[in-house]
Amino acid sequence: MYNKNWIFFAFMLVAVMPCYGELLDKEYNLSSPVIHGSNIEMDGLLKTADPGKPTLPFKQVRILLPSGSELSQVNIVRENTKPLVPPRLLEISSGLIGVKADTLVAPADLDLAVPYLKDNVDYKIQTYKGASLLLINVYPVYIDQHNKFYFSPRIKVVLNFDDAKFKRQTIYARDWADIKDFLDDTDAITTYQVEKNIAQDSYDYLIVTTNAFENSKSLKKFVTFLLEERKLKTKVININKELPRWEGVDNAQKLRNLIKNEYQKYSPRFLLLVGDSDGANPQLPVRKLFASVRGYISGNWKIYNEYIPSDFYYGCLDGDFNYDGDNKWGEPGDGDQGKDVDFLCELTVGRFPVDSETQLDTLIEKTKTAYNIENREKKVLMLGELLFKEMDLWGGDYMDQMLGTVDDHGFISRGYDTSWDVFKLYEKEQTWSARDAIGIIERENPLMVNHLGHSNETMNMKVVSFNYRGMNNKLPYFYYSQGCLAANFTKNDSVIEKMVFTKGGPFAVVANSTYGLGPEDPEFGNVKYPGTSQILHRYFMDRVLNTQYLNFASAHQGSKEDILRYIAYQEARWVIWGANYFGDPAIAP
Ligand SMILES: [Ca+2]
Ligand SMILES: [Ca+2]
Ligand SMILES: [Ca+2]
Ligand SMILES: [Ca+2]
Repeated sequence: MYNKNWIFFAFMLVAVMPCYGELLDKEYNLSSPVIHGSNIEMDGLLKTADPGKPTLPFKQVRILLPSGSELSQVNIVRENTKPLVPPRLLEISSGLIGVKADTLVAPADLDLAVPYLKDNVDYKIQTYKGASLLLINVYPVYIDQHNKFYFSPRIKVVLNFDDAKFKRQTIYARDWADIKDFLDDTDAITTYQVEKNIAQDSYDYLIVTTNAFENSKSLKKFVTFLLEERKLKTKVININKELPRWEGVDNAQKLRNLIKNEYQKYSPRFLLLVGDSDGANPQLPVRKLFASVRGYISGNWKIYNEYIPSDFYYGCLDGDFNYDGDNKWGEPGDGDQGKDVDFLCELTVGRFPVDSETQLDTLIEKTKTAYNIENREKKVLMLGELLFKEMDLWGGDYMDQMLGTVDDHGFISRGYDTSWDVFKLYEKEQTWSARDAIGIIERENPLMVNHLGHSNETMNMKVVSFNYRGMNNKLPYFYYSQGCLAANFTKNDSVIEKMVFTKGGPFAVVANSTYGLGPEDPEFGNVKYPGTSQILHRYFMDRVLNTQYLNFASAHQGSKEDILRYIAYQEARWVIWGANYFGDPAIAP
């Protein structure tokens, strides 16, 4: 029977994707591994971190998928595979956060029931600002079940598509730079419709708030400021009025649907949540995302299952976040049709975690001064505390990784260079108090403060929240803390919320709403796992001081795109949920 639809379809395929058809074949040539002590290393490749398994090199390849394509099969083909002589002793991983001193094992003593990394096809499909992307891990070195090692110098990723699902996707030319930045392979761009013009009624900056602030004078002033000083067109939505119209199993899902609709119609780039999410009945709904890791607390290792307050949910707008409908949002199978959830955010998100007009006004005034940052003196305060005495672990050693160029864990980060004045308070060198830290901040007015030390909801930077009334620094700073729980905004109020909405202190912050994953490593510089929060922090510093200079919120978002390389490990999921940004997401020089 003559099928008109089918003919049309075949034509579209030929017209739009002549060079792809149903098969896409990507070839990777890899330089030989080098034995370095008890490690097998390859230039520019990361190391696997499966607990109890040898650490082997891997690369996450990021490929633009043809427009509207649906993958039906993914194969990895090894070519020219040859035996590899392993080191006499091999380093065994203790996970992405160190569990104990990494052990060394002779290859013959490895206990592998099945080949390790030989046949793995580990991939995720993601959608980013309208483009479909494939993230796939390539493992050039594997071990068979007889503990023999092999290296494949050429690896092919072969993709099969279901051509019956083909449809044309549109992306904005404006977004292509971000999408391209993320990818290794952009050949399929020719299959997309790249739209130069954004709709006339579009705007830049969505503010979501409540009855409490919709008509606030401060917020109105801020909207004018954004337009006049930054040429950012803003829209304010009051959820008390708008949310009831939206569908969703709870208010957080209703809010995400509302935001998604705004994004699809008006293409904003920034989202600011104005309002706090305290307690059981928050002004602004909050999504808690689930993750589970093994962590070290009070001398013991145990499994932590956490429901982590995360504004990430409102920025990543593709697909489902709880496919199985249980009470755990953000599990690996919680995206559409049981795939993983969206990790590539369409919107750059910030929050003003405020309860009152006074708090809002204070934070807005600090924000305005932050728009003059290119004229600030380049000063940074580094704060490091004793982490674990029994492990001889010091925060300062890790903060030093934010200085200069550091090559560690398969990536090179460029931290503060010599044009910065660096002030340090390291407990390894001297005991220090909150008063000492605040003293330096008030005297020197640093632009940046970086911190690693023990924290909780009421204590961070050794500042205790019940007697904290603000700081007297003339110029506010940007603050990054890896400490535990200090930015749990579901509390009324966490210590870092207080720092943000009282006078002085920071104008914006990245900090954790849950436990930070610390460097529970016995010998710094000698073992392999510095803590996942440290990895995220290094990625952030590399961006915020280089490619996204002083674009704090987008560098924060970018650091989460970087750490996606480790998404096979629960720890990466945890820190992506847990690190939240308080402040205006559009602050830039
Ligand atoms: Ca997305
Ligand atoms: Ca779930
Ligand atoms: Ca709060
Ligand atoms: Ca509050």
